Amino acid sequence: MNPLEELVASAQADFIAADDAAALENAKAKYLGKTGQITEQMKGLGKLDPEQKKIQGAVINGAKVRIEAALTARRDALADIVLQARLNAEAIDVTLPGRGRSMGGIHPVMRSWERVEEIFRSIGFDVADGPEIETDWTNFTALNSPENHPARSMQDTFYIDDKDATGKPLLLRTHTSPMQVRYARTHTPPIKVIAPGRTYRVDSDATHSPMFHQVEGLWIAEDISFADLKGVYLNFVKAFFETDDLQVRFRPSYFPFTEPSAEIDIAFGSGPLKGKWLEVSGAGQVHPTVVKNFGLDPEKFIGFAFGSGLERLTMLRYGINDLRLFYEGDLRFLKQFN
Ligand code: 2U9
Repeated sequence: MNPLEELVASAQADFIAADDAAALENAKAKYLGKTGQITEQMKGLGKLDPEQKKIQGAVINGAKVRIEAALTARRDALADIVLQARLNAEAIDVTLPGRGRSMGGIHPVMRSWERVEEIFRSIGFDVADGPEIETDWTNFTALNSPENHPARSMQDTFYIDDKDATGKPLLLRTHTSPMQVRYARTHTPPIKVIAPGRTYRVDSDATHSPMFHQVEGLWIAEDISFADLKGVYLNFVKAFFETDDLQVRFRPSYFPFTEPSAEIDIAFGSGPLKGKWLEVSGAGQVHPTVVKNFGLDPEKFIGFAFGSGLERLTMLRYGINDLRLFYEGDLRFLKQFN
């Protein structure tokens, strides 16, 4: 084999041995680069006489063409390998079954929330919604909560760094009552409203969570009495628990925002909780000071209010015994309600 044939054979072997684009470019430089062997041979032509130059030039050029052809063939082959690897990696098995879209569900506490709204709307109550970050005045002062009341302490309430216009720290509402203060100050009686929502207290054990849900009701008019509150509440619990076979009792209690105040208990006439008095709500006649804070004359208007924990109502409705189940996100628990 003459030296040029050997050069072509050597280039072809080097190109085949190159297993990626970078190695191939290195191999190309060895033959066709500025100081590559074919280039050097071309440079050598200058020393030959014209006749020799023509013959030798054609031979070298023939070798160059074959080396370039081998280079192009290898480039194409490597590109094919890369493409094939990518196609394999991105292959889609069209025979696999579709993934489907799993259905979400409504949390049991939200079910109660929706249910309570539906029941109260059906007897003419409006539903109010408002901020979870509240001012000290709306959450406590307007509701006749004394300055030294333990509910206002750092141990019982989450305060945040921001302050209101009077310089008092803002807080996470401890009940939904401030929403009703806002509502009563912007509507004219008769007022019938419920305020369901998230509330926050520094409290955490088997029966208390730092975030929980309340629903409170407020009814203000000129000619209503405790009997109306009792009637509305009895109607509510019968509709909520889907039974007429229950009793309601009111026990005297104390809240700063109501006077007189009561705890409301219910007792089912049948079922696993039959005959047991269960505390479900607090209630009372809205304190005259609170009515005054609505901008209303307490001599003319009388108000009744009640408040329940939505978790408590949900636990009684479904027979759930641990509050923490509501917040753990365990699908085995949650799926039972959907
Ligand atoms: C206004 C005035 C008065 C709402 C009321 C209760 C009694 C009560 C608790 C039940 C369980 C809160 O979730 S709980 O811990 N609530 O006992 N709530 S009277 O009274 C109001 C509300 C708004 C303007």
